[in-house]
Amino acid sequence: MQSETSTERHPFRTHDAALKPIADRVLAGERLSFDDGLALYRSSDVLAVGWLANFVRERMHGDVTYFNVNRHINPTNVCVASCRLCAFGRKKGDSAGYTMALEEAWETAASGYSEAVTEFHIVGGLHPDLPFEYFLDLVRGLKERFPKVHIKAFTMVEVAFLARRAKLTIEQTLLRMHEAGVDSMPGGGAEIFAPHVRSVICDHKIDGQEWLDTARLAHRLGFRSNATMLYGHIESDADRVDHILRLREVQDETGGFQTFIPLAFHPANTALDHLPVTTGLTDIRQIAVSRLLLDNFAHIKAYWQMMTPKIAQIALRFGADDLDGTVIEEKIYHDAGAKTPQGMTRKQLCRLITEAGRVPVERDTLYHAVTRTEDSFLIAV
Ligand code: V47
Repeated sequence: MQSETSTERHPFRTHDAALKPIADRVLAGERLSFDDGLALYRSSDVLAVGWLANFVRERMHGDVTYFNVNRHINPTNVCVASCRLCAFGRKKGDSAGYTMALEEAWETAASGYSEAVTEFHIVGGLHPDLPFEYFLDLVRGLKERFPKVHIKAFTMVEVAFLARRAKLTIEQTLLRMHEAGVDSMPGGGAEIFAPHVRSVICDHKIDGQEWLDTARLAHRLGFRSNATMLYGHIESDADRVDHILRLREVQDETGGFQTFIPLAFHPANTALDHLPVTTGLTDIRQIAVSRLLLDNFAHIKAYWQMMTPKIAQIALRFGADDLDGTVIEEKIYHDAGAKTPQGMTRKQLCRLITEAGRVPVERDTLYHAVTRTEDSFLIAV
């Protein structure tokens, strides 16, 4: 016997009785609880979970799907941490380690794609020797050369590391980053906040509370940031719900998170390579549960580099309203075995979105619509 809840456009139907009260709350615009989160992960009716997430997504954004034209820059892969989740980091002295000279980083910023990027996404290893000034000079140099490009740089983990190295408080570090030209911050390094998971997958990183405190402070100082969650390794459903609700709590306080990006763990070349890769339905369900629990996040991003373009496209009908991005060059997932392309063009992104029955809207980092002319190229001044 199917339970049913009427809506104007379609009836909600499910064979999972546990979803019925959750559906009533979602349709009424009420906040979901920890136990609701568990029920969504455990429901046998993933299509009904997706239906609810899509309902919320359309209530917030209609058919609009955002995408951006960005470039990733990873200035170094040399890292003092030895996180089991990571295939990217290298120890100092390792022949596969690299560190870009500043000129090289600025040249990289302009390479690989002819349309004007609106965002540089900059993250890298926790280098034992590079001084804070290197990173500030990197940002200053980018701002001088590309004054119109938004700089989204340094995860909360990098900020905390740089602060310690420079013997500054987190606040002083963030303020100096802002002066140098950092406009906002990416969402990486959050992984899973629960200490029993963090101690296995990334025991050298700041703990979950420090990540959240750094984000809270960054928001108070006026930065916008993103938030991520790494799933599909040793975490439980309860660890995922806990992670998401802790982000929701900070967002209630600050409103500073722009988008949530669930990241599927890629085990190849990591110390956890015995674990299986996530399946398509796990990825899709994760998008849907994120949309349903994070009622105070405006956006849920499908990162196609991580989920593949095909699954990312399906995610656009399961709760995601945001597709990242042209990227151009990706190292973190490709070192961990990703077979996705390095980058996509605007045209390719628009095709994925349009064929999902959605309306593509190019955005800048702060979600303003971007209008561009045919001949807009990235020009260094
Ligand atoms: O923090 C590292 C993850 C993150 C692996 O803010 C891995 O717009 C899977 O945060 N398998 C970096 N994941 C990427 C990131 C990101 C990506 C796109 C957009 C934004 C944004 C942020 O990648 C790390 C970690 O959680 N990661 N190694 C791995 N083997």
